[in-house]
Parts: sequence; structure tokens; C-alpha cells
Amino acid sequence: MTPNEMLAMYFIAGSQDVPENTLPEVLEDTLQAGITCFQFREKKLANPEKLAKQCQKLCKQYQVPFFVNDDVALALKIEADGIHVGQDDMAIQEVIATCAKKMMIGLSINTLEQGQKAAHIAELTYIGVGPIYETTSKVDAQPATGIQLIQDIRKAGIALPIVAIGGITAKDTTPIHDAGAQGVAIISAVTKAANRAQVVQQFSHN
Ligand code: TZP
Ligand code: MG
Repeated sequence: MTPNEMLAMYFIAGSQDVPENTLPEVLEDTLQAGITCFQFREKKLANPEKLAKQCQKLCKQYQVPFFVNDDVALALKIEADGIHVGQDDMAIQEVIATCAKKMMIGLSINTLEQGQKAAHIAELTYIGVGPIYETTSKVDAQPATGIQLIQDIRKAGIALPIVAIGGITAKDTTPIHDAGAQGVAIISAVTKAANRAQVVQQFSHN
């Protein structure tokens, strides 16, 4: 799977996003429906390793890359396929020092300047750009950027694979792709859906 293919329908979740003890079943629904990447973003459990491994095992069964959000030690310990960090997490150079060559690395971007800095980091697999729209899934979310930021990043000649994130629903995928992103990263549009599989398929068919 190329990075571009991997970013097409990137599902993110942790136990805070779903009813108690349901993350594995929610994840399996989305794997069956065709997600192309999963990020384990756990904000509630004090010791997330067991749940992380359960999710990782499911992703392996479906041959979908398994990323860990923020927790570099966990990602290394369980040999995740990738680590995703934000601007306020472990410094990206430190993440690279410990994780590069072992796994893929994704970095969140909220400004063109951050994108320009990221463009000089050869070890990055992709950048996550957003929040594109308002989101209620991240407590410390930065201001929404709109799709303008994706366009600005492309206009600046930055060629890194982009996954757009934040408040995205199925109707947004066409403008987001047209702006220059390879894919969309989704929490609530999937976790809050009455029919998760159907929503995942809507994203994939756009
Ligand atoms: N980073 C930027 S926005 C966001 C994260 C983790 C939350 C995305 O969730 P949703 O529910 O798809 O807006
Ligand atoms: Mg973070």
C-alpha cells in the first residue's frame, strides 16, 4: 500500500469516542467496510496497551496500517506500523530519533509555516492538516483552517502526502481532494453514525 492509498479513508478512535468497551467492534465494522488506515488515539485509559494490541491485531487481519497517536513508548513497545504526533507532543526530531526506520511517522499541521518546516523533514510519511472544520472530538483543537490551508500548502510547492482532519463528513471529500489532499481522517462522522459501515463506504466512494 502506498502512502497515498493509505490516507484515503483514515479512521481515528479511542475509548473516549465510543460506548464503553466497544472499540474493537467499532473498529472491526470499519475495517470490514474498507478503511485504509487506523490510528489508536486513546485519551481515557491509564494503561492502554491491552486495547491497543487488540486493535492492532484486528488491523493486521485486514492488512490495514495501525498508527498510535502521541504515545511513542507504546508505539515502539508494540511495534506499531506508525506513530502520529502533533505540534505540542514529543518534539518531532526526538520522535524521528527513536522511531525512524522502525515505523511510519505522521505530523499534524495547522499553519502554512508548520507545513514549510515539515517539508524539510525527510522522515515524515505524511502530514495531517487541520482542523479543516470545527470539531468537538479534540478538546484543545486549534482554530479551523478551512480547505484554504491545503490549497496554500500545495501552492507553496509542498509535496508531502496530506490527510485532512477535523469535522469532515462524506460530503466534504470532493472539495478536500480537489484542494490537493490524498485523503480524510475521521472520528465522529463514523463513531456517531447509526450505520458505521455505510458512512465508511460513502467516504470511500466519493
Ligand atoms: N486533530 C485535529 S481535529 C481532530 C484531531 C484529532 C479531531 C477530528 O475528529 P472529527 O470528529 O472527525 O472532527
Ligand atoms: Mg497529540
